Amino acid sequence: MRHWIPALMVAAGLVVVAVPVVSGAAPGTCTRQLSLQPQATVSESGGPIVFAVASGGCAAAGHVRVDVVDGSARRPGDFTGTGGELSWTAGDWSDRSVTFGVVDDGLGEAAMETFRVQLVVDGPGVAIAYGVGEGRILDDDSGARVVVAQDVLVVADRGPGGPSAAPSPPVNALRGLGQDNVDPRFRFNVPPQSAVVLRYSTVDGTAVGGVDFVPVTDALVTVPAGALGGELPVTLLAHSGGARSFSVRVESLSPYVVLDGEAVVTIAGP
Ligand SMILES: [Ca+2]
Ligand SMILES: [Ca+2]
Repeated sequence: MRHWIPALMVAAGLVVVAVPVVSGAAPGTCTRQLSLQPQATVSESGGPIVFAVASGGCAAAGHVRVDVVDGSARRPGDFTGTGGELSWTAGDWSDRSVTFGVVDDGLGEAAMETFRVQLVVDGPGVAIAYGVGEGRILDDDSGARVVVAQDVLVVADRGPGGPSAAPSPPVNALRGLGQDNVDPRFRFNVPPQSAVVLRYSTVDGTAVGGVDFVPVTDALVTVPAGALGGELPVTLLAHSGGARSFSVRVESLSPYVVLDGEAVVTIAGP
């Protein structure tokens, strides 16, 4: 179970406004805050695409609509799924996920095709902290080799005990939404036939190296043969700065072409 500082996303996760913490309020007297994983990326042969939906703030009863909008990735040719509705009963702190099927069509297409997922409030008890996600499908039929970095939203893990847990968790309780940890990930469209080396660095934003995270310059990650992606390890530092963000930039990788080399890491708080 997870907990984070409620925040309002203004534009594509790049500008955020922090609002006060809602903590410890009884169900029915407060608003459940929901956050959607900002990007989910798979190779066409590596589906499905799964978006995590984190629940925090308080455990009010409520439901939320999940809207899906075709983009360059369209249904039914490229992906499947209708979104629908997610619901919680009072006292339920658990997270949810939304899954979309990916069509492995065997057709050469644009290197990356995308669609949009959005959480929409349609009843009481629920508010959206971060509500827009991008599904990204990497074509694997054209013979090109591409790599993309994936944005991460970092929320604080409430830990066992729900609303009674400490409101300021240790930094090691921070988690990247949709990830096993806070590390942003990269994805290949096709796996390497032999090990390849990737180089990456951090770039300051409203979150600053040395204050919010340990800066990284030209770190190397070796990816084994057969892997469809990996992690770009970054250590977050314990610091209360409200909502803030920085980037992890993939700077070179051969023989892969960097299609999207920037992973924006948004820290929701504290
Ligand atoms: Ca396709
Ligand atoms: Ca294809």
